[in-house]
Amino acid sequence: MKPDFDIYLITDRTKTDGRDLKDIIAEALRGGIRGVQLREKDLPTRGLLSLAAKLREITRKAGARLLINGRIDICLAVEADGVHIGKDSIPADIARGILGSNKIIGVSAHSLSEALMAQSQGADFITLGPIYHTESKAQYGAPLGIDMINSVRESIEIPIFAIGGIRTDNIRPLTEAGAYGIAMISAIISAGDIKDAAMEFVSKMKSFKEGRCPRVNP
Ligand code: 3NM
Repeated sequence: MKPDFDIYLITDRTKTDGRDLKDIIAEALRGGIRGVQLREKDLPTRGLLSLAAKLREITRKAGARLLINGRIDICLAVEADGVHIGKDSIPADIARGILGSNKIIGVSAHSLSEALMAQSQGADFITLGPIYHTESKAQYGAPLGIDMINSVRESIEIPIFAIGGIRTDNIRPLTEAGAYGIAMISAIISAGDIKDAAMEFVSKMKSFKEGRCPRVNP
């Protein structure tokens, strides 16, 4: 199922400046975010389950999607909308086999070959990155740059979410290169005013998408 959100907010409770993650997500939802990925890989299962249940409650009330990083069991337990698959997760085709067609599956890709693999394994969308420099550079590798979006876009049908160093002032080139959406942690999670930051992303995304040429706007 094609994602019905184009801004994908990823959690990181270590980047909230001491603020409660649930409050941050609630504020982001008030600012118009409609896609959230719970990504707290180091949380023990019960803590993760409890956080997922709380985020499910607030995302459902806001009419927003909730995807769980890597954990099919947690996704099913809290009735989340889907999972996000990274390199260490269960492969996307196996996740699809377990979850069926009604759940959304996102996959992290860092190259054309990973993007093609994700599509062939039944992913609904990919995140592609890191496009720009991100603080977690060591973990994700050197920035791929905008041109990578163009070339991957020519080879796959499923939507691409640009990730890595995404800020409100670099949305335009991403949408122009053919990104369907954007994904971020720090530009919203670490913002001073979460709701304002979310609103700025939402309004810029909307205006850039409306203005972009039909060739890259299927
Ligand atoms: N995945 P920020 S980059 C979670 O390239 C994640 O797959 C990446 O954080 C990838 O928005 C990244 O703060 C971190 O740059 C994104």
